[in-house]
Amino acid sequence: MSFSTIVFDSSDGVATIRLNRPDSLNSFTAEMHAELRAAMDIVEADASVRCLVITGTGRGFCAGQDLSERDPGSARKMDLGASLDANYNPLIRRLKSLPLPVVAVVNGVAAGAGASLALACDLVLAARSARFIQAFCKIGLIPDAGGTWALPRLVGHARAMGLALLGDTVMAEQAQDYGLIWRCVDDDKLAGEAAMLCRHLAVQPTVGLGLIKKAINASLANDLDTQLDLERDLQREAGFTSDFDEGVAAFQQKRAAEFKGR
Ligand code: T3D
Repeated sequence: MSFSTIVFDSSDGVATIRLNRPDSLNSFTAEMHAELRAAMDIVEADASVRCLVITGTGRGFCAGQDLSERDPGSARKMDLGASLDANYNPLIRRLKSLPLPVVAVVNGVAAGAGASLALACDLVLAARSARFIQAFCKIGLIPDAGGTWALPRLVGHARAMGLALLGDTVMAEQAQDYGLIWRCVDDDKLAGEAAMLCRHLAVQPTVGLGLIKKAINASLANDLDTQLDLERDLQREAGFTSDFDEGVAAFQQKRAAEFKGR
């Protein structure tokens, strides 16, 4: 399938969605949302995909909603809740529930819903020059696309408030120190590090990784008893996978495991 606002590629177990509107820092348009839905359909239907990467073309990762699609002069106000319902919220829900690791490779500025998109991914690897900006407050909006959910969970109440109310730029290194992202690397190392990370993830026990993701994401809303029960249920599922058998056999035979993702 060919797209015009994104580039989609899948090989060796790694699917890559590259946002591809560099002139506007890969900001979201309605067309891009439609193409993202189609790309997610492909990923969800293809059992050979064991890791999903989201990145951007050019000097930006994603600058959030394309503001040229909004008309401040219009007499009839647009319902932004409807925009979230139709476009942003389904995307974030799909990324969160995808039963395999999703990696944001943040090549440049991530602002507004672009920052939320990165933070919805399971691992965020950023170029040292990348910036994260909760730009919403500067135009009278609130962090959306899961931003108000992710921020306090990642960085705590005080920093979440500071970032969301002030909209200051957070450089990748500071984002790493805050715990907002997994890691930042020198710009010229980003592609290599991302490829290495995703190649690694794509040969791991995918079902197990998907269950880890489910457990960690559920944990902050659960009390200990509920989480212990959830761990029991998910571990039961993990224990029935052939990758678990392979992992234990490889350990016992002192050889590298060959996981099939099942
Ligand atoms: O509406 C709904 O559906 C509700 C959902 C809302 C979700 C949201 O994401 S709201 C937040 C929207 N995003 C922003 O407010 C960020 C706007 N952009 C910026 O603040 C800055 O561009 C950046 C801080 C991201 C980067 O600054 P800088 O100086 O590196 O680049 P620049 O020169 O501002 O931008 C480069 C070009 O990209 C420029 O175009 P030009 O002048 O070269 O033709 C700029 O207009 C364009 N661009 C950047 N962000 C957007 C954009 N065009 C449209 N929409 C954008 N969001």
